[in-house]
Amino acid sequence: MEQLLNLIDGTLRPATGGGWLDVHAPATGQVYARIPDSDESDVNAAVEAAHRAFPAWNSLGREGRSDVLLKLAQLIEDDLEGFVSDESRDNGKPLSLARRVDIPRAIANFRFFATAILHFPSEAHVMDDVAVNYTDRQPFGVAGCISPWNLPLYLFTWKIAPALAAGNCVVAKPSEITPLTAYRLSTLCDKAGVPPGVLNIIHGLGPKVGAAITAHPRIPAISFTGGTRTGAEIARVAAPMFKKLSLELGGKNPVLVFADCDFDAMLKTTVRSSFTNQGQICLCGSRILVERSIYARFREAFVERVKALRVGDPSQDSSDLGAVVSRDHMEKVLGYVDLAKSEGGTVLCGGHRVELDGALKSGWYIAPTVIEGVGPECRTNQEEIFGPVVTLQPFDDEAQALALANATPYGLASVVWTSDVQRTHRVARALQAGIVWVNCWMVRDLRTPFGGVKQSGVGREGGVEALRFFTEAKNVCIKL
Ligand code: TXE
Repeated sequence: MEQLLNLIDGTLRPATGGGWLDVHAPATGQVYARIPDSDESDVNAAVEAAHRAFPAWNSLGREGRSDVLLKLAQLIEDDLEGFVSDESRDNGKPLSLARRVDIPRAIANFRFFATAILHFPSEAHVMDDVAVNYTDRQPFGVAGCISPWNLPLYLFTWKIAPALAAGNCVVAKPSEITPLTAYRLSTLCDKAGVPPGVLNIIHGLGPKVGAAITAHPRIPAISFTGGTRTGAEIARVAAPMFKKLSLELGGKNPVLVFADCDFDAMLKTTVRSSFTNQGQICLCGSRILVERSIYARFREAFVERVKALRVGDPSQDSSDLGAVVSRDHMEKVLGYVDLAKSEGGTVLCGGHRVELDGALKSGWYIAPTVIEGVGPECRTNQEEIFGPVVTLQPFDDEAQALALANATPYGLASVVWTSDVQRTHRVARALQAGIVWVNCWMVRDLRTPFGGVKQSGVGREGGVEALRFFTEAKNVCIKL
């Protein structure tokens, strides 16, 4: 049984309280590791270490910090297959996906922010003959980073890389459901030259470790990705303490398919945008809205393709979908299929657990599921399911497509399929979303602002936005 440890002040150690939590492999349903069941005292020790480390880390300067982060990126790359297999085992995702997306992106996050900080500008505002202002952006000390289980190392590094590059020290908590790659990262920090206390990684439960990070008076900023309900709880605690907050929360993303689109390209990408990572990406399109004139054609072609997807052993390249992340999550997702039926929906394919053979028999697999016949106001079309489940709804014109697209409390991403340039602009402007993809999905430039509106979150990550979040702006006004 693997035993993972916290990284505090440069040393790997168990929780102060001595407790442990089990970690399961979704592919088999079996326990394969334990993490420290940490609490407030571990967070306090990490915060103390981070504050001690801050002055030296900050004064290392941009180039110095950049060198360390680039070294960390290289060490992950040197151990690519180790990270890939850990990520797949821990999360249940296909090994091929971890190799193609998750780990390369984690490496890219470090490289991107290690170099972005070198080019991070400050602004100057000259007042003719009166004065000159310049904006000094300094790190604030210690940042709290809390990340989820769906893209474990990818989202963990998406937060800690800009925080560290900007000159802060970090107290980070990966999801207790998928702690393995964050632990693997912690074993590389010393070799990369990350000074003790600069990056602290505390394992454990959200309501204990996450809550202690959120409430800690010496952590002035929290960057969180996860469920909307958890985001609300973090805001409830942190807002009265006047902490900076970046909250990247859930989504119920629409895919708008107009009759004038490139049908084949749309079909291929819509299968991906629905079921990549078993639908457990906040950017997946879960409500597919199709212009009525091509609805029947789309339904038939889409369902045929979805039925051909293979749910199987995540370690095999032949598997399109692996396991969902936990038994609880599987039951939640299947519960939504039952709900859809009770709301009048028809399951066109999937809708059930998949039982594999041998060691995988107790794994948590769900057949990719397509549902039609549920109205926009139904819970199935309002609540985030976060699994391999999509719904289809027809629309008659652009206005109705937009009304359906905007008819949820969420506003993270949307996808538009059309060949009409004018429509592209109109629809993109009218969509209530932080991200609009036109004739593509998941094309990511790390310089772009990333985040959502409404209940999908507050603030933006990525590029300059992230570096601004992880610094405090000070205006210096000098009389001429
Ligand atoms: O996420 P949580 P869960 C959605 C998805 C999913 C639902 C719940 O719909 O079904 O959220 O998933 C930590 N204070 N998304 O329960 O609990 C927790 O330990 C501070 C969308 O797994 O939000 C973990 O590290 N932290 C999503 C992190 O928060 C707390 C990704 C996220 O866990 C805490 C994941 C607390 N009180 C789920 N409670 C996305 N948008 O990408 C928990 N945590």
